[in-house]
Amino acid sequence: MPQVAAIIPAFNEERTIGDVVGSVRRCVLVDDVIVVSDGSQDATVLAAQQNGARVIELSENLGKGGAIAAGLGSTNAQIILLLDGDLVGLTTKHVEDLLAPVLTGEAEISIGQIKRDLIQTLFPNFSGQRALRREVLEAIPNLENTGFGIEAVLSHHVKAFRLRACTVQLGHLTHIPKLEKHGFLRGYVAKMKATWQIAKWSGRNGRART
Ligand SMILES: Nc1nc2c(ncn2[C@@H]2O[C@H](COP(=O)(O)OP(=O)(O)OP(=O)(O)O)[C@@H](O)[C@H]2O)c(=O)[nH]1
Ligand SMILES: [Mg+2]
Repeated sequence: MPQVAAIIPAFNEERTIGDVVGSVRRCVLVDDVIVVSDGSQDATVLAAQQNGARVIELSENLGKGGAIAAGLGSTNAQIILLLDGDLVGLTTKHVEDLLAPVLTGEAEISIGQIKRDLIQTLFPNFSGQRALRREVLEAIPNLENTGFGIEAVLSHHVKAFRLRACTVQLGHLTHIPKLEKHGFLRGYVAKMKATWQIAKWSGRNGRART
């Protein structure tokens, strides 16, 4: 069996990270659970450690893409599972379902679809829940700079290189939206910032615009 590492970027996710890590750790297919926190000011790191994750703490905030790049650099696993740290209702079955098509070789990347909110309905492929071969991530130039644009860049990469991709329905899995996490004003600003990063990287393969 190829080695599997889960990389979970988490920025101030103390409410949910413990349960997310616990569910992934219970899946026998996963060898290493890596939580990457870059400047969380709450108990994210402690909760992740207490539930058995290997935690990478970065002193500088590198954004979502930067956190994933740091996680990738810390493992040799051939299969990478990407999960958000703010999931609610993640089960071991969700993890198995995401990994199965990549482990069997049926797909190079699987994209998990969580319970749909407006964003999920409009952009079903912009999901933080994926399993993929590590070469797919390694082939992305500037992965560390993509921030919230990482999913847009990955979607572009899948199309451009005609990778075998499949979607996996993840039942009742949901997450805590930014407005609920941060309150209206801070949440709205964070949402605008994320939308800007997604727009900036949409239709791009990770290279700087010329
Ligand atoms: N380490 C790290 N993780 C981050 C950073 N920004 C976002 N994340 C994590 O990436 C995951 C997705 O971020 P969210 O803010 O939930 O974004 P989203 O679910 O795509 O968008 P919303 O629907 O607006 O909530 C979560 O686990 C975040 O904690 C960051 O700067 N550093
Ligand atoms: Mg979220």
